[in-house]
Amino acid sequence: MDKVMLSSLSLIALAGLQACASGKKAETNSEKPNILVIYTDDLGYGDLSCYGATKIKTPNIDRLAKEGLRFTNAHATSATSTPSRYSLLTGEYAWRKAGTGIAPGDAPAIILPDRTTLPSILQKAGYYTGVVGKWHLGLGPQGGPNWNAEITPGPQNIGFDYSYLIPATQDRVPCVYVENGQVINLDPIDPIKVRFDQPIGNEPTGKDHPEMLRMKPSHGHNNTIVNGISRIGYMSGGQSARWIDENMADTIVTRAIRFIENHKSAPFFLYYSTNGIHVPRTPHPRFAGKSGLGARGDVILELDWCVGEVLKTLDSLNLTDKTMIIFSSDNGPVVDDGYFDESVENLNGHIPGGPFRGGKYSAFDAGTRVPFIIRWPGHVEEGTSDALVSQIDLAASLASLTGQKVTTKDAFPDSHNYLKTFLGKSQTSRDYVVEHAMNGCLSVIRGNWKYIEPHKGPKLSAETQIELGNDTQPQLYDLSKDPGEKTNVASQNPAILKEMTDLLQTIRGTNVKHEESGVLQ
Ligand code: NG6
Ligand code: CA
Repeated sequence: MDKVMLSSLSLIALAGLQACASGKKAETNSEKPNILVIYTDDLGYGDLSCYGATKIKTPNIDRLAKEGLRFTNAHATSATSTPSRYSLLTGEYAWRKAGTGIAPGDAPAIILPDRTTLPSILQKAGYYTGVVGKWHLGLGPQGGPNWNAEITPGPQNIGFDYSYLIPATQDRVPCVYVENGQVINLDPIDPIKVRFDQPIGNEPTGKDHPEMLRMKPSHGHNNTIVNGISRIGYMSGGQSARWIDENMADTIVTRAIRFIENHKSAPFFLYYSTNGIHVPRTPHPRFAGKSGLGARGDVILELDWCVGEVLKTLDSLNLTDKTMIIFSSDNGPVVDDGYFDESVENLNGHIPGGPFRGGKYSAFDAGTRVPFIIRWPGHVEEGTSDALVSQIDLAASLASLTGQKVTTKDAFPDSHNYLKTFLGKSQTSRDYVVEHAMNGCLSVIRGNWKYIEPHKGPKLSAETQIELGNDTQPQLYDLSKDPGEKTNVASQNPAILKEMTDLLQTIRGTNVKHEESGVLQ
């Protein structure tokens, strides 16, 4: 741990101690719980010991599961980041809206100002709202942001009072943090320029200078080199503002902890969006080599540690019982996502997707069936829930929890109130869950049945080695007998196939444009 980090964590610990010593109780000024969404990146169903992993231990996330409700059948809306995050915040399926595929690092703001969102609703309910970590929903006006001036629109225009962001992903430029619309530590004499469509500036790229790399790309990721790692996209300038990859998890969790500290009597809503465990996997030296599973395992340990620091902070501020934590992932797992980091070689029998087929990007279940844990002591039942749930319903359910009526016709259009299920007071499943693969292919689950619509494309990704679920024939699986989606029973069950096809058609709506390509960059 670096010194800055150590001193900031011990300050936090000290502040906690002082609060206890002076007998001051952190009071919330309402009955409403703080809401903390811990949204991880690319964490798979099988990546946590509380979800059955045996090759890695995640004691802090396991504590959440032990003290809360662990869902076994919960889904992100999409198998990649931008669309899942779009849905989480807007309560609308991303596939209804063009321009919501994986966003480049210079994408304009995707959620437009003044839209009713999960944070804007909570703001109305009296919450102090913040987002810390990965954003990946675009920033700035059409044409993209000017990184050297105030960046607007951004989270501040859609309901967040505070933001501290990785603009896109750790593998995309610009490699800088943006706090409340300003790039941190930017020297005006060294302005930032970013392009994704063509090179800008004259900094070396991974393509032309592989000898300068300390982590080599396996596919893509061969543009501007930052900290010895080549990224997606070109960047020049902003040298003093560039992040240090190995410190990123610490930097972000420190901001999350500060946010909690600063707003301990708010109530607060914090969307803590981790960089872990996305590529490039750059664990801090204190985690590097510790998992025995290569870099991917090491960043799982780092992520677990970060969760532990947050839990300790809540404990020390006496906020544990006043805080609802929702822990999940934006999409399923991938092992080789574009860098040679020895994760493939060191898997050692670990199965990131658990019992499910496919992974990130895929129409098969491992693409969207993710860890999902809710803890709110005294309010959320402890144990496990097998109810079929989706992250799409968090917006409407949290609005309900905080007494907000969402009346606008187009607000949260796909989000339903499943608060009782989320609290464990009911085992009622969602009527159906829609899954959205990267290539735009939609699937629907109802009861035991999963239908994957016919879709062109490779069956196996040559790059990631993930089974993508593409088939020009309709696929139907009985998940009760075949959770691994091995046997397509469409031809044996024509009536069910028709029902599921019709259901998906109804959900999609006839006048809704369906974006075929999920990838912008
Ligand atoms: C892909 C990247 C992948 C990752 C993904 C986004 C290549 C070849 N692959 O295009 O590495 O960045 O986008 O991941 O560039 S996500 O979790 O943010 O959706
Ligand atoms: Ca992701």
